[in-house]
Amino acid sequence: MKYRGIIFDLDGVICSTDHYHYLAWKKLADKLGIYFDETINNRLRGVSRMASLEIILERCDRTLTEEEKLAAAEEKNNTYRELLKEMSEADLAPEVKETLDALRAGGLLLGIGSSSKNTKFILSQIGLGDYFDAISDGTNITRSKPDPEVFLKGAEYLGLPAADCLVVEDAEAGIQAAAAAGMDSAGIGEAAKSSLATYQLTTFRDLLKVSLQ
Ligand code: B16
Ligand code: MG
Repeated sequence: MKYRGIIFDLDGVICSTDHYHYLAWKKLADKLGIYFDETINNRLRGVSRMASLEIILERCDRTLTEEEKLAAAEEKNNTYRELLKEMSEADLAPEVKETLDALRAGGLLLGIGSSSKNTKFILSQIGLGDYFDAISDGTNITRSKPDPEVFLKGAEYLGLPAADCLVVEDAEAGIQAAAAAGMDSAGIGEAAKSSLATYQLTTFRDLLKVSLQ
């Protein structure tokens, strides 16, 4: 087989939390009197919480202190986590679970490579709390995608060389991070348009074709 492991991005790949992020950032932006819409929200895909805040603050007419920024990010995260409580196993698409099971049955190790500090909470909400062989997320990195750190740590936690891992991503920043890590990547959703992606997936199930060869 071409790969020994697959490292999955979480938000936008395993499940969809984009709308919850949008609602939480929108509430904060409205409170601060800053314009925010779905197009700006799209720029936040795969980007860390503090870097996301900086993008939102581009339209703010005053400069926030570091303390105010930390408080704003915490406020957004509290709103977001309240919304995440609504998630359940019903938010895991059958196609995603069936494909993951088939990849594992085919002998591949499965890991997570997410910028989110809420990764473990989200995985437990959708019934995948103990599912993955390794988790690399926002709690163990110092640099956000497009830096390769999250995927390099993911490969290390899986016990595999980077070149033996395939990354699955929905964000251009994540595809760039995979390339910087020396890993092949499969783009899905927005990232399926990326010319840097090794494979362009139409559906999650297409992963079976590219990784069980
Ligand atoms: P948190 P991913 C990313 O997750 C999201 O795409 C991005 O929108 C978010 O800002 C980031 O996680 C940090 O999330 O605030 O929960 O730590 O796509 O890398 O799985
Ligand atoms: Mg993502």
